[in-house]
Amino acid sequence: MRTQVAIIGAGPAGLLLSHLLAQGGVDSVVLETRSEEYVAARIRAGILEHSSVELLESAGLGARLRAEGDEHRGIYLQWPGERHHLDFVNLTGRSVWVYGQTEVQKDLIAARRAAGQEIHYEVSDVELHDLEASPYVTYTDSNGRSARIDALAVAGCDGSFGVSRKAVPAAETFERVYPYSWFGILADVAPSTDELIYAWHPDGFALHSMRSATVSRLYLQVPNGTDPQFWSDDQIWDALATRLGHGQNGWKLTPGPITDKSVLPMRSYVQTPMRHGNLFLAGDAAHIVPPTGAKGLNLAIADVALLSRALVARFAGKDDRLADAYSETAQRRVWRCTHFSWWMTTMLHTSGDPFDAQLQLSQLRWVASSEAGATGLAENYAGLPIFL
Ligand code: RFL
Ligand code: PHB
Repeated sequence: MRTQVAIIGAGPAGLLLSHLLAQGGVDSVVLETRSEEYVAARIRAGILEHSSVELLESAGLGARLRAEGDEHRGIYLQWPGERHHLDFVNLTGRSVWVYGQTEVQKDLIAARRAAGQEIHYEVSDVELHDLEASPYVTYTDSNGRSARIDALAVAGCDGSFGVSRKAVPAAETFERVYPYSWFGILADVAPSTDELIYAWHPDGFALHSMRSATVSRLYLQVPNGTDPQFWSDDQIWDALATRLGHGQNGWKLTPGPITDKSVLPMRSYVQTPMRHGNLFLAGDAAHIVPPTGAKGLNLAIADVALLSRALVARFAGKDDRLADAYSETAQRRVWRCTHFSWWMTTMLHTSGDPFDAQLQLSQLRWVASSEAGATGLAENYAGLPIFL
């Protein structure tokens, strides 16, 4: 098999890249270890920032998002006794959209299928070869047969556990592991809030998010290593009610049937450079952010917006300048989002240290009461332009 770009991974980064490349006249083949059903059903991020929505829309992927997604003007920040709304539209002119990654993934799969994109699911033994000269990828297909793809470039979009990240020799890595995790639930109940609530509480952080008018998504800070089965549904709702301020100023949290429980560890990780010869990394393959800033999916989208432009210029326009600048250009945004996600995380999660708690509350009061503080958060949350 021969193609211009071999894309490893059919998550949002890989599928959106194949879509944007096709629109620029560059062909690709996508390899994915999981099944299509598994990839389409994974529950992950929920927030699209302004520029991600613009990009999806300009790529012809915005119809269902606009019809079924929910535009939010901002978020609530709260701590015991106080809840403040930050209005991103007033502060920065930009909104965010609640539209689950699961839905983005389904839209991408549908669009790529309609375009006849070659996607090989349930492959194994993926290996990358000769990346500095004539790249090729070998793998075992879903029928157990050995296969090979020769390409002009390889795009590593295979997430944090893939093979691409490890194929960059002498990469520099930066990492921060946090001493807590997120316990996430999905519940068949109308959200108790119109916009997301990020809550600081002495028992730990809590977040009230949502997926639709009838499905809520909520999170609790828990110690690392927590087994979700040790929490009964009643314990989960009680902890959420306490941390989210049920009963304060008449606000009520309505519980409902829990349909999914999972624990998500928190990590910041950046690997640089995002390129080795003809291999280019994008999305979680190159960086991980803790979910507090809602940046993981948006960063993956921003990476492939840059990478598709660079590869189209390289293969359709015979111009290497954008490809040569890719890693450095992408890293500017990666580090901005890495800082913002770390800042939101450390401002909102309790560490057990009373000094930290006072600093966090002081910071929260400042962000909620100062236009400069609120604008800083809003600019980062609602998102910077894709091409910084
Ligand atoms: P993905 O979505 O992980 O997709 C990578 C794809 O590559 C496949 N793969 C391989 N394919 C071929 N060969 C190999 N050797 C392969 N190894 C792996 C995988 O099966 C997968 O399909 O990365 P991508 O496209 O870069 O997209 C990034 C986003 O998915 C990610 O940043 C966010 O989902 C992060 N994230 C969350 N972000 C939030 O903002 N809020 C959340 O609530 C949130 N929840 C999550 C998350 C990430 C999670 N992961 C990765 C463990 C929950 C989870 C469980
Ligand atoms: C989600 O809805 O899953 C979500 C929303 C905001 C975050 C993280 C996750 O910061």
